[in-house]
Amino acid sequence: MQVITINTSLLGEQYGEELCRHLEAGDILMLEHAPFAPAEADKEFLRDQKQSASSAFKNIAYKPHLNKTTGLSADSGMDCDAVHRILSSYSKGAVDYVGRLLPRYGRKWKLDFATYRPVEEEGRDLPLKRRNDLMHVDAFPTRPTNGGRILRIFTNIHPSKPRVWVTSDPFEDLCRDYAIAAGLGSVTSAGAALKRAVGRAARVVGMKAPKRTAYDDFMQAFHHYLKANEQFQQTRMRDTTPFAAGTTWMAFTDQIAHSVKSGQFAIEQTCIVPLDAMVDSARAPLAVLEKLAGCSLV
Ligand SMILES: O=C(O)CCC(=O)C(=O)O
Ligand SMILES: [Fe+2]
Repeated sequence: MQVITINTSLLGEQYGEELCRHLEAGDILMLEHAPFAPAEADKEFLRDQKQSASSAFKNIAYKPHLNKTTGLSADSGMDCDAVHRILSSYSKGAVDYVGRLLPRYGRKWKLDFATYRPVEEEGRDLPLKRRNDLMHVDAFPTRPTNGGRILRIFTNIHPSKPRVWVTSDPFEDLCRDYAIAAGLGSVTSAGAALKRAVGRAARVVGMKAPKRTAYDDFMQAFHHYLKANEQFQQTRMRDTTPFAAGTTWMAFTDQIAHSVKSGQFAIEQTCIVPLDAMVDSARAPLAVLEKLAGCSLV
């Protein structure tokens, strides 16, 4: 895994292709001063807000399609309108700028949520499946991508502390070593297919059940499996990357097994990039897994 510093003076279709190739190879792109990062006063304001103590929410999330922010608690004295304004403006700025930086993705992606992460990550007490200090690939339980890619753009808004990520080996290597144990064989079984058919039937009668594929079932299982596998966690740490205060970085987090070891105060925008926007879709997790499984997973 390489961390590539973006040269903003090269913005254009050709440079965009080069950066997309890096992302698809499992590299991380970094921007020292993203023009869409919040102004200093807004960063400071965000850091002063206290998250809901009830902690039903892991993060505070801005949902672009609803223009709504969830996870806020007015009872803690949080200025909900201001948090919403800052997050929505980060979201719009990131989508606009990165959309111009990576035009082949920006033309086709679907916007997912933007989040604010105000809690210190080191020593955070969360149930295993929700822990982010354990290396994992991302898969959202309620928002299956059907093979689409999870591109996430993060900005560290801490005044001085880095946000430290630890990443693992290339996706192909992890699949070779763990995909079968994680259940690649069983997501294509008759039982698993039947469960997905029930979801399809629910949609037909108008119930809200997002379309799931064998790919989504596997990625969810892989996410859980990697977090729970102590041997993997202990022996497959490869790179430690401290993202300095103020920096922005982006990666395909469905491909890079990653964890956050420490850091506080970050904001993030997620975009779902369809496979037909890839420079080389044969490198995507779906293609890697289908090759290994010997059958279609969508
Ligand atoms: O907050 C971070 O730096 C990364 C957390 C993470 O891995 C996740 O939200 O899936
Ligand atoms: Fe993650």
